[in-house]
Amino acid sequence: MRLTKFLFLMAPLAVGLPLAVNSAEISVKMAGGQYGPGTVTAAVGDVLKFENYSGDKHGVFSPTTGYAVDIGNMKPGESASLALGRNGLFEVESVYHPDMLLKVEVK
Ligand SMILES: [Cu+2]
Repeated sequence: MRLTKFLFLMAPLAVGLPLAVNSAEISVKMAGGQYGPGTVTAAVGDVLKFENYSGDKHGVFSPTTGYAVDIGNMKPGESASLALGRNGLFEVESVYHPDMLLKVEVK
C-alpha cells in the first residue's frame, strides 16, 4: 500500500495558511543515498513532494533550529508532501544517513 503523508510547515504565528492558488509542487527524489536535487529554492505556498525511489527507508527530518519538520520513516516507494507555509532557510536530513542533505530556501 502506498502511503502519502501531508505536513504543513507552519508560520510562527499562524493566522491561516496563505497558500497560493498557483503553488508549485517540487519533486525531491531519494535515490543513491542522496536527495535530488540537493538544493531547492521555493516560494511560500509551494509543496515539497518527497519520493523514495531507493531500496532503503529514510527518516526525514530537519535539524535546523525552529523548524519542526519530522516526516518520519519513509519506506521504499512511499511519498510524502510538505507544504511550505513560511519563508526561511532550513536543511533536511535522514536519520539513518547523516550525509543525506537537502537545503531548502523559501522566499
Ligand atoms: Cu536515509
